[in-house]
Amino acid sequence: MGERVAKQQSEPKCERLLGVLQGRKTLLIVLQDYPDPDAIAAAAALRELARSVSDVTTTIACGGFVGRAENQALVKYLGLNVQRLQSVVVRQFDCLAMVDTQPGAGNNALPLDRLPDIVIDHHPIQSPTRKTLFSDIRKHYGSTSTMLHEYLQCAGVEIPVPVATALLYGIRSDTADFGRDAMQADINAFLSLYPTSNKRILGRIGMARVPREYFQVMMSALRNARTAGDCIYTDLGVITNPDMVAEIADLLLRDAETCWAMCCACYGGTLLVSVRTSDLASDAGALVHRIVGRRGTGGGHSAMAGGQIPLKQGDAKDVRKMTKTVIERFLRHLGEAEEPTCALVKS
Ligand SMILES: [Mn+2]
Repeated sequence: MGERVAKQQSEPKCERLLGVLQGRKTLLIVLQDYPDPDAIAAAAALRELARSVSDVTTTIACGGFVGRAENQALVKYLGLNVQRLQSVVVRQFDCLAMVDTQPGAGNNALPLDRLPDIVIDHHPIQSPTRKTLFSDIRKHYGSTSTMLHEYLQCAGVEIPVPVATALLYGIRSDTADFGRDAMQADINAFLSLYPTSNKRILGRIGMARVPREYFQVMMSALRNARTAGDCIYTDLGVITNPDMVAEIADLLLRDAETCWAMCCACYGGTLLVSVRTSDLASDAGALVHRIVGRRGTGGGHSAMAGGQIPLKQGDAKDVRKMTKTVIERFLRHLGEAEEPTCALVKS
């Protein structure tokens, strides 16, 4: 029943999207700078959908790179070549799409003077998105993968095993196995994809090997972690893999006495912030907006959100000042500014 309702919702949109893709020769799909499994899977699925209506060559690009070991394993399994956006000539493509992010979101590198033709996302709408030829923004969905699964179903496309496996992993990863920001549509997509997916590969991706540096970052994350009331936060300093910020925020939220977790780190002249909450009535996205202030960009969902603040290049003082501000704002907005903070672990 739920599946049928979702399908009916997607049908008119699907026809329009297929119309936009019809007859295109070259498609560029832009992802977040540091793509997560949901973005990677959605891109693979959109490529499949485009192929079903057009003899189109698809290029997938992002402004940064695929950092997390699990995500690298997923990309390898899908046989995708995720290119650097800076090295592709955007105007040479006759169709431009964005999945799991939007123009103006601040987490992708597409210049605002080149609007995508297609935007499919589950984050709150950004105003430039309204000016695109085709957009589908479903804020209440747990993942963009769920939306792409509905499109493939409506278009009657037979989903190849690797794409089904990736979509399933994308849904699980964005919803933390349905523990956060998930709705019935996500569960329906999961159930429909499960028989086709490759379970052995899913297990392998989840246990992907990590570089030694991973443990080093983990150690400093725990050593720097501090608690105040039901809040916990840590600062990773300068990092080489920006995906660690979200991963550490997830880890800290597992603390039984914590309701709010925040992790920040400096990467490539930007201060990255990740917030997680177990308080289902709260809005992590709104908190991130207040934390990054006017200097930064950010957003997300009720349980998870991220943001970024550009730093003054090569100014170590600015890094320290901004990090301090971010931590202060986090604690102040959660009413813990007056509390003394404690180290999470004894060093
Ligand atoms: Mn997503």
